[in-house]
Amino acid sequence: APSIVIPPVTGLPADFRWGVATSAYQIEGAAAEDGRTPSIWDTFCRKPGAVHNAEHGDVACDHYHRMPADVALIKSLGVDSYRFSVSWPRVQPGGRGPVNPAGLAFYDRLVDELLAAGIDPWVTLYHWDLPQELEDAGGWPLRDTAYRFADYASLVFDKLQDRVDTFTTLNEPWCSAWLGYHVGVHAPGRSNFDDSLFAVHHLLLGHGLATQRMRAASSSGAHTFGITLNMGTADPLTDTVTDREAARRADGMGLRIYLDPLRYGRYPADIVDELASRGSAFPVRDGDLEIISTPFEVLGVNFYFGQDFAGTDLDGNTHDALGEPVVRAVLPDTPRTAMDWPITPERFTQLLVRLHKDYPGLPMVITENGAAFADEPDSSGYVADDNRTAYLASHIGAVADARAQGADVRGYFAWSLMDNFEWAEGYAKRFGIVHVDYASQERTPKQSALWFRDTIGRVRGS
Ligand code: GBH
Repeated sequence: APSIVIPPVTGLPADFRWGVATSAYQIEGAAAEDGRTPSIWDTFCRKPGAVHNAEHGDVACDHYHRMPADVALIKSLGVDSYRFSVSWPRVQPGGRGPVNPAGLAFYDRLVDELLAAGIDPWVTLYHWDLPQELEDAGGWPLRDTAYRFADYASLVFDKLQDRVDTFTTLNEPWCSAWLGYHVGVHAPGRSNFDDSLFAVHHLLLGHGLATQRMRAASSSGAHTFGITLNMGTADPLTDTVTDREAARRADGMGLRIYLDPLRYGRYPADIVDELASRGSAFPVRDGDLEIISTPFEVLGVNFYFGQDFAGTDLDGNTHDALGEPVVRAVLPDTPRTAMDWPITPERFTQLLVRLHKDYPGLPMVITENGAAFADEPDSSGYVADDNRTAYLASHIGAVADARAQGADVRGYFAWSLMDNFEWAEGYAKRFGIVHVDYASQERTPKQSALWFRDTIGRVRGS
């Protein structure tokens, strides 16, 4: 029994969509089977010091071999939908050329298994696993990668469109571009500011090209297309002009450089001007912004926490060694998760209401929300995770609060179905609502999973 009191979720409609989410590299394993070639994450994991304990996704949750049992597990949670991603190097080895039938067959079976279980499949086409050959050719900073992505997307769409309604193109292009090509803490581990700007533009172009290709190929004309962005909030730490400018810049580089072109067909002028003053620019060609702003039906929102920003460093300087204005993230002073991320549900409401106001007319679904905690399984593998249950409850409540203020949020996917390969953090950080024993591959629903299942049942009125 929970040792803390979790108030019941109220204010969500009976037809609200409930789901759980995963991604290919984080759960599948079978890294070299049935013709799959390496992705940038297979390579990055071998780079000394890149990933905690030099861990990798060779086996992960062995989902590739345990898929039917995992679908039964998903069904037992009572969700409507399952969000998974397709591994590009599995279905199109090397990232170009013909489809690999053996690789694509896995997703074919997964979709059939989900439909037989009454679960709606939500496909993410790209969750960070770029084929290594395309990175060797230049990666996302290279314009050609956008066209390769559109080709790949249409191969997957052709095979699954008869049974899958919802296709989202990219998961969190900010992470691919910024963490992968500028900060270097994600694959491919490059550190070049201009490369990251080029990656942003080519990711967005790939999204637009893929959306256009899929929509043109849709035999029903009724598919749902979308993109998932990671977003937080960027409040000024204090009400000084310096801090307000820092928050504006953080919001511009984190949120507006994605949503403004997607929705309005233009990059934000303040950011474009500041980039120009340091000699940088997005590599826009004629017609690109029309492609990028091609209409789509759903915005996937991944939220973990909100932040404050200061325009001074800890010594009070307003500019760094390169002469750039300081943009310093300050974590709100609240309890933290095992990732050391602050727990900020009220900022989730703030974000969703702001998205509704600044980008109106765009239905939203929460495609990821969740938390890692230092779980302690009992001898049977059960985890009494009050902390995760409370996190989910407060954030689902935040969604209900945002809806009450007008935000058009249609569903919520918990991250994640099960513990998995948490990128640079390896297996040490556990986001699952189902515990995974990596020695035996045994899955055990945690308290949070049982609470989630019961909450879904109550909201549905069943
Ligand atoms: C998601 O990334 C991923 O889609 C998913 O695969 C992953 O397992 C999950 O979250 C948990 O990490 O401190 O400057 O990085 C979320 C990545 C984390 C990016 C929070 C933005 C805040 C700004 N996000 N981060 S920063």
